[in-house]
Amino acid sequence: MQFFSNVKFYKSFSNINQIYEIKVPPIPAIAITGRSNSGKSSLINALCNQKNLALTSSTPGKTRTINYFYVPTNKPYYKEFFLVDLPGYGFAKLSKKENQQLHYIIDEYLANAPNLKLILLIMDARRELENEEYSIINYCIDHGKNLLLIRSKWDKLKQSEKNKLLNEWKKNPLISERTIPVSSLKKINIDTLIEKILTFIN
Ligand SMILES: Nc1nc2c(ncn2[C@@H]2O[C@H](COP(=O)(O)OP(=O)(O)OP(=O)(O)O)[C@@H](O)[C@H]2O)c(=O)[nH]1
Ligand SMILES: [Mg+2]
Repeated sequence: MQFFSNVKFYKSFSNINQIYEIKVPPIPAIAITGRSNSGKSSLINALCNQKNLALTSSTPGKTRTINYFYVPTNKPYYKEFFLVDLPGYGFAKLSKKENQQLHYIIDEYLANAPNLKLILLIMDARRELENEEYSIINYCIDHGKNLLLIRSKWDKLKQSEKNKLLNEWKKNPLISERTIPVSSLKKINIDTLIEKILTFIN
């Protein structure tokens, strides 16, 4: 399995109520969350082998809505499901109030989204984790939500930096068993991530 094929944009939602109102089909959803500019939309494009399926930008704060992408069944590999691009949090140019609103949308989605099978938390591998990341990780572990920690932009690191991180992760099984370093640009570990996602859908 190389990538998810024939994926199409489904709908955008401003909040979780709209998802319930329009009665989205009850198929599994895989949510992608993370800081603004961490590479969420690029990852969706890489997973689906498309250039502009999810809008990417060098200007952070591009994705402000909950964007559903429909992945049709690909027999015998997987059944249909949704990939969900969540708004990026922590964009400095948004006001405190706007950032709080985004956190509210994201938290509510992670807590109450229908058929949510897996959460992918995307974090630039070059950045230290901040409070927002720890709070999502703790929330997921405390509430038994399936979580993968995706360290993005792996192509940007020197080998010595990669080794350092790999060694750090090994010290904490809660982190290491969930972590996958990826590069959407250089297609590093995209196939590994796809195989992993499928174990939560099938
Ligand atoms: N080198 C490199 N750059 C990447 C990679 N993934 C994303 N980027 C770049 O990082 C920037 C942000 O990527 P996006 O995919 O738009 O990030 P996002 O998380 O969707 O951002 P928001 O929608 O603002 O929350 C873009 O300039 C991408 O080209 C990667 O694997 N390697
Ligand atoms: Mg985006």
